[in-house]
Amino acid sequence: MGKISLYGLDASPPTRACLLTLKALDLPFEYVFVNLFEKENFSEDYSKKNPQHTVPLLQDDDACIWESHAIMAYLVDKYGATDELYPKDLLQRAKVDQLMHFESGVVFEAALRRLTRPVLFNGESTLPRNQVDHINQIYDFLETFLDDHDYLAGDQLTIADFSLVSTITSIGVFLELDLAKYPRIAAWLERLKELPYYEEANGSGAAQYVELMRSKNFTIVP
Ligand SMILES: N[C@@H](CCC(=O)N[C@@H](CS)C(=O)NCC(=O)O)C(=O)O
Repeated sequence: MGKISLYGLDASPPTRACLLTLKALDLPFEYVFVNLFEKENFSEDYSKKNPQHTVPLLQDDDACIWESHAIMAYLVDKYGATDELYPKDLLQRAKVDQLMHFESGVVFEAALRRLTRPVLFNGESTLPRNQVDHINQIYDFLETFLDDHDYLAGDQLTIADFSLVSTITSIGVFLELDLAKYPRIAAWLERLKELPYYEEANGSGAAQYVELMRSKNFTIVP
């Protein structure tokens, strides 16, 4: 096995999704902090590794992979003792992929990043109510997806859970998740919190993200 390095920071949801995967697989890795506020993701060295400048980035020996969903899938395919976290069965895999595309396009890009970026990087102090209200639909979808099974893609934990828990535990800073209204999401979150590596890989970083956003004192306007 080569040397694995994960570049990122705890406040970043997709970095945390990869941390959850590395911990679940019990893989030894080096964690390299990338300070986005100091634009370290635009340094010459980092730009060579990831010309898109995003975190997370995985380096496995000389190979560089970015995009958390691709990283998680690669790690399980290459290093997983079983395929449980990313099933090889075509239909089961399609289900996991579908949820990860949902996370990427609908949750992360269209909601979380759209609300985070103006406040964190462009000095905005107000956010439009209609963009924030879009999060209600995400919560509704998730409650429906969880239907009558314990995890998002079925009865077993997969990387789709890691992907979505990273954003769902962050997005509440804009619109709090009403646990009474969404009992299946609440139970799913409790299940994930029971993982022995959850707090280190996602819990503390999600709290950091929430604290960081709150420190910016943004307001939501009609
Ligand atoms: N869909 C990507 C999102 C990556 C992303 O946008 N990461 C943010 C931090 S959470 C970032 O690198 N922002 C800095 C930039 O885009 O320049 C993934 O899952 O890896």
